[in-house]
Amino acid sequence: MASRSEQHPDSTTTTSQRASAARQAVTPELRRWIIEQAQAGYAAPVVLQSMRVAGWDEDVAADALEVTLQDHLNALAEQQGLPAALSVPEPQLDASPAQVDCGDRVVNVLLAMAQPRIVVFGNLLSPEECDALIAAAEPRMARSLTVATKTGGEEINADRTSDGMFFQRGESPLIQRIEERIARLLNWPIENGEGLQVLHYRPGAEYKPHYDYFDPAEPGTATIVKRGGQRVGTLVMYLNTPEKGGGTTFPDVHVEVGPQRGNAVFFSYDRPHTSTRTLHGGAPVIAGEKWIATKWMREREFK
Ligand code: PD2
Ligand code: ZN
Repeated sequence: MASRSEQHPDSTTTTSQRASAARQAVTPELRRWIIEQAQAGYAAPVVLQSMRVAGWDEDVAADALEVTLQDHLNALAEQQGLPAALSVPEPQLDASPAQVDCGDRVVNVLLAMAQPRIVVFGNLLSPEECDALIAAAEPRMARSLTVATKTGGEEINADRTSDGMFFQRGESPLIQRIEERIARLLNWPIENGEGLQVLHYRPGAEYKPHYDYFDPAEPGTATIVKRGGQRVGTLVMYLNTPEKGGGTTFPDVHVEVGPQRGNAVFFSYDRPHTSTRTLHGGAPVIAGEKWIATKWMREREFK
């Protein structure tokens, strides 16, 4: 791909004209030009550089780019009958940091993928926190239920052969501390999180590939999303390291995350649609056992 986009019309102007361009409102002509550059395959930083060369103030140009391209993508999505895009949790990874300071703990960034949005974190939980979560969950485990989008209730799901339980949000100082850390890590309000779920897989147990959002075509979904809106993100935290198997798989993109105690995989989905490519599953545990804690994040406060 070329490293310089087509000249913006303003690139032939003088210095004083450029200064005034920086104060200029974003015109339909500029919007059209931005979309043409994107359609020609120029990446956003390349287009931004062309605009800076043409005298645009960097912040004004960056805003114009973001708004124009987002509006354009939303219009295309609407034309194709896709649900509207939602805001999603997102870690602050500008300048590609290897670590995120969450206040009480520095978390490592092991992998960041754009589409689907997947981020793998290291050192999110200490070994003691993992053990304490398992110990608190163990006496409360029962065969896992999943949300039944047909009815809006809960049901035993043959695709999920694990045992599980839910903690209440903030139910203990340990849960509260972990939830505050997650909220800072993902820039998402603590109130929008569902209660933490702990799952236990024995050898042979798995969670077949599925989406975590609620399918808008299912009759129970309207009832489910009355409380907090759609799910928009998932954080799966590994509480132990299984002997063999038990990875989290993303079949659409041939990615598998190895479960390692204290690490976590985050993924977000900005619309309840397969185009997010967030199909994922828990691969069968081959030897040993697997413990995870999952935090699902909703659009709004989950009361
Ligand atoms: O156990 C997993 O790796 C897994 C896989 C898919 C967990 C979930 N989904 C989940 O909790 O939603
Ligand atoms: Zn899932």
